[in-house]
Amino acid sequence: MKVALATSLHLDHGQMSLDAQAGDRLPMQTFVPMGLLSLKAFADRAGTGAAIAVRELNGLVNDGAIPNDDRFHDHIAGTLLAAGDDLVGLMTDADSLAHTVLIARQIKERSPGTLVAIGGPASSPLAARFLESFPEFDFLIRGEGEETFAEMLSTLRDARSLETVLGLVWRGAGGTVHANPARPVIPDLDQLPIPDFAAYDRMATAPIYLDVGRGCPFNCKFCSTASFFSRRYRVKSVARIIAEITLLRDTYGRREINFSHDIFTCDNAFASAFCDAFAAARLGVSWTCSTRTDVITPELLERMAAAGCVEIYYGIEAGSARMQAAIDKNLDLERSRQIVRATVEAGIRPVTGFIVGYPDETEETLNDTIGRFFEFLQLGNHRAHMFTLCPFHESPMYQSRRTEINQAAEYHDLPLAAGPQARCDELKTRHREIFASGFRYDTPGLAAGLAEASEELSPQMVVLKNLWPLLIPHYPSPLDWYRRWVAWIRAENLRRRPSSRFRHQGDASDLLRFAESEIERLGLAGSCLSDLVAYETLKRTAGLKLRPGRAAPVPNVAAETVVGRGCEFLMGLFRHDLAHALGGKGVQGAAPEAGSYWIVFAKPRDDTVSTIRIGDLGRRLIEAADQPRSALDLIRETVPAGSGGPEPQHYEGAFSVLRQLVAQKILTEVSPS
Ligand code: B12
Ligand code: SF4
Repeated sequence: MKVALATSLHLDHGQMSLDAQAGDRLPMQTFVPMGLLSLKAFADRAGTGAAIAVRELNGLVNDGAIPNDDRFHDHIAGTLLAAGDDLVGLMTDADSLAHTVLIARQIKERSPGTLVAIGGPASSPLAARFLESFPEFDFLIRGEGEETFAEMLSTLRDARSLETVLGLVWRGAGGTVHANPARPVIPDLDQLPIPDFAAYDRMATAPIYLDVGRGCPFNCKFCSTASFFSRRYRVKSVARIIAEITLLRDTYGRREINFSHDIFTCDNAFASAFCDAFAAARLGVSWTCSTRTDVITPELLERMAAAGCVEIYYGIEAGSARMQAAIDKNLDLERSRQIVRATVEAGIRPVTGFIVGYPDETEETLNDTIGRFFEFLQLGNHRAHMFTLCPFHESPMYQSRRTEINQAAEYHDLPLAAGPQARCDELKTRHREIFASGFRYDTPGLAAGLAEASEELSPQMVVLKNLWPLLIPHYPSPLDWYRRWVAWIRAENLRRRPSSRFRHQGDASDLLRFAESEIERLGLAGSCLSDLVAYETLKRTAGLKLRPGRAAPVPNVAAETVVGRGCEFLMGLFRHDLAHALGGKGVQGAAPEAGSYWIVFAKPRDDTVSTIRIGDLGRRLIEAADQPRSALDLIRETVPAGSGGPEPQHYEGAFSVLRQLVAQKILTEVSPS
C-alpha cells in the first residue's frame, strides 16, 4: 500500500498583510511535521509494509507550485494524488480544518477509490460526528496516532475487520460510521522509534518543535491539549532526547531547537537532570521550551541557562487573581513576575502569553490583563503574546459553555480567491459546531469589539515594545489606552479598508499613526516620545531586519578620490537621546535634550539594515554626494568657507566624517568611468 501523509496549511501571520486581497500570494509557514514523522517511523518499524511518504504543502505554496486561484484546494489534491497513493493522511490543527475538508473533497472527487484519513487535535474530539458530517473521509484517528495508525494499516493490508483497532473511527459498508473504543496513551515514550526525520525534505531549514514529551496534568478550563493527551505527563528519557538532538545536529546542522512539551519543567528533578547531562554533553545546541511559572525556580533557571536554554514561553493567560481562579490556572501573578525577572537575570528570553475574551471577561479583568501584558513585556524586554480565546472542543470550558459561542472571529485566514473562500465560508456556516474554533465566546461583560480587537494585535505591539511603557502611563488605565485604540482603528478601517473583513485589526504602521495622534492629543508633541515614534516609523520604512551599525575599518580617502552614494538609505532628524528608550530602559531623567542629530538607516548589502547616528555635517555630505565628485570638491561645497584656507589640510574634521561615512558604506569610492 502506498501512503502519503500531508502537513496542514499554516498561514505565516507575521508576513500576512491586512490589505491582502483575495487571491494574493499566500505567505505560508513551514514546520517540521513531528507527528507525521513519528507516525511513519512507528508504522515502518511495526512492519505494516506500507510505503509512506511525508509531503510538505506550505512550502509548495510558497514555492509557487500551488497557485492561489479558484482551484486552490483542487491543486493541492492533484499534487497529493500525483504519486498514485492508495491512502492520503491529512493532519490538522484548528485553523486548517476547513481547508483540510476541502482538500479531502477534491481528492475524492478526482479519485473516489483513494482512501482518506485525518488525525490531529482539531479533528480528534469530533470523532464519529466528523465522519458522519464529511463523507470524503474514510478514517479518523483519535488522540496519539502511532499505534492506531500502524494497526490500521496492517489490518487493511490483511483485509481484516477494523473493529478491534482501538482509537479508530471508520466508515464501513454502506457508509456506516463506527467509533471504536479509545486507546490508552503510550506510557513510555522511549518505546517510540526516533521520528523519521529523513522523510521530510526541509529538515535543515524548517522551524523544528522536537517531541521531547507529551501531556500536562493540570486542567485549565480553556485548554484542549491536556485532555488530548489524557492529562498524562510523560517525557522521553534524558539519553533519548540527547540522542535525537545529536542526530539533528550532525545530520541536518540544527543548532537551535524548540522543545515541544506544554510543560517541560513539570518535574523539576527531571528538568535538572536533563540540564546537567545536556551541559556535560557540550553539543553546542541552544533550545527553547514552554512551561508554567509555578513549576520553575530561579535555581532551575540558572541550570537551564547553563545548558543552552535561550527562551522560555510562559502561559500566564490572565492578569487578575479573579480570572486566574475562574479558568483554573491559579497562577500567583506576583510569583510569575519574579520568575519573568529571574528568567531575564539568568540570561534567558522570556515570552509571556495572555488570553482575552473569556466568557466571564469584564472590563476590569481585561484592564488587568492588558496591564500585565505591558508589565511583562517591559520586564522581559523580548516578546509577549495576546491571543483571543478560541473555543476548542476538547477543553473543559467548551463542554460547559458551548451554547455561548456566538461571536464571529476576526483571525487572519488565507486570503483565498472568491470560489474557495465561498466554499470555506459555507462549510463553517453549515457546520458551525464542528468549526467552533472559527468563532468566539460571547463576552457580555465587554463593550463591542474589545475582545476581537486583540486577535492579531500583539505581534504589532511587540514590534513597538519600547514605545508603550512610555506612553501608557499617560492614560488613566491600560484599558483606557486600549479602548481608544479600538475606536481609532475601527474608524480607520471603515475609512481606509471599507471592504475588509477585519473591523478591529491594525498593523504596526496603524499603531504608529495612532500613537502619533495620541501624543499630540496628550500634549506630548516634541517630547522624546515623538522622536521614538519617528524612529520606529523610519525603521519600518527602511526595512525590518535591523542590526546596529558595525565598527568598520576607516579607509584613507584622499582629496582626489571620487566618492558618491554607496547604498539605499533613509534619514531622520532627532532631538532626544533615544539610547535608553530603545534599550527598553525608558527615558532617562526628564528626557534630556541631546541636541539635533540624524539617524540613518542604511542598506549596504543584502536585506540587512544598519542604524548610524550622524551630525549635521554628515547629513550635508550625504545629500551633496548624490552626484559623484572628488572628496575635496564635496567637502568644499558642504563646509562653509573661511575655516582657515581652501587646501585639504584645512578640512581635516570634514575628511574624518567623510571617511566614517565611507566606512559605513553610505558613501563609496567611485571608480572613474
Ligand atoms: C509545535 C506546535 C505548533 C508548531 C508546529 C505544528 C505541528 N502541529 O507540528 C507551529 C508553530 C507551526 C504551530 C502552529 C499552530 N498551532 Co500549534 N502546537 C504545537 C504543539 C505545541 C506541539 C505539536 C506537536 O508536535 N505535538 C507532538 C506530536 C507528536 O503530536 P501531534 O502533532 O498532535 O501528532 C500526533 C497526533 O495528533 C496524531 N496525528 C496528527 N496528525 C495526524 C494525521 C494522521 C493522518 C494521523 C493518522 C494521525 C495524526 O498522531 C501524531 C502522533 O501521535 C501543540 C500542543 C501539543 N502539545 O501538542 C500545539 C497545537 C497543536 N497548536 C494549536 C494551534 C491552535 C496552532 C495554531 C492555529 C496557532 C495559530 N493561531 O497560528 C497554528 C496552526 C497550525 C496549522 N497548521 O493550522 C493547538 C491546536 C488546537 C486544536 N484543538 O486544534 C494546539 C493543540 C495547542 C493548543 N493551543 O491547545 N503549532
Ligand atoms: S494551559 Fe498549559 S498548564 Fe494549563 S492544562 Fe493546558 S497545557 Fe496544562
